[in-house]
Amino acid sequence: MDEIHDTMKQCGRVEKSSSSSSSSTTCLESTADTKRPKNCFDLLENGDSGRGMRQVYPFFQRQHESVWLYCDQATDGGGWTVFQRRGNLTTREDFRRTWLEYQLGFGNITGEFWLGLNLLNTLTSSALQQLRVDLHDWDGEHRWAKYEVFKVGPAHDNYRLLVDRYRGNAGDALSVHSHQQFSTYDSDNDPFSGNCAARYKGGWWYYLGCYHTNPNGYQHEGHHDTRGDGITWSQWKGPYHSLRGTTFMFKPSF
Ligand SMILES: [Ca+2]
Repeated sequence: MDEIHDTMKQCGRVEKSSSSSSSSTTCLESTADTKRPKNCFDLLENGDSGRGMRQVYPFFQRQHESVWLYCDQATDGGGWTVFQRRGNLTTREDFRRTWLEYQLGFGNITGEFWLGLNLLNTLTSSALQQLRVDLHDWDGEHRWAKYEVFKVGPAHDNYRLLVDRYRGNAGDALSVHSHQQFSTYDSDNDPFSGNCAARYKGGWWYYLGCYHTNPNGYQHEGHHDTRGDGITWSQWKGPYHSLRGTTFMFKPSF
């Protein structure tokens, strides 16, 4: 890392002070190599706009390895990396998935998808992140929630969630899930005596009471009789109502 910083400092000096074209060329090549975007926020700062799939280089140890993310540069100042999306789309994705699938991610990144816990850990570990949640219901109504603190822990701690400092108009349904490990039907890491993920049909950071939020639950359409197993945000619509769509995304706080 020191080498990179030194190169960038040298580049800055050369670009400003040297009139030699050969020095400039060398410098620009080095700069381009060290300024690969690590996330959607870097892309925004480089002039990106709109929404869609973008290539980024998020790994400190493997700097040439890229991944594709869905970036939202249009909502709320932009710079957001979308990591979960549900919607009443033509092709529905099955979110009742195994531990391995939740680790690696699944679905269609332009449709319904889950980015994956391994990438969530990588992308949220480099700096303080904020989380934004957008919720859509069947009558066209929209609510949102933001958390100024968002972090997903490492695999050896079962990707423990940290969220804090809520604001929004959806109600704070997620804070109660903070400090919980992730669970799937085949990997029960929740503090409830039973298996929340199996009972409520998704993978999530379930807590003792399981499901204040359950955005990866079953895609019921509106009201349902089976408490908590739909696409749930209890503080808005209660546990017997499945939402039409959800988007979860994060970006650096600073
Ligand atoms: Ca349990």
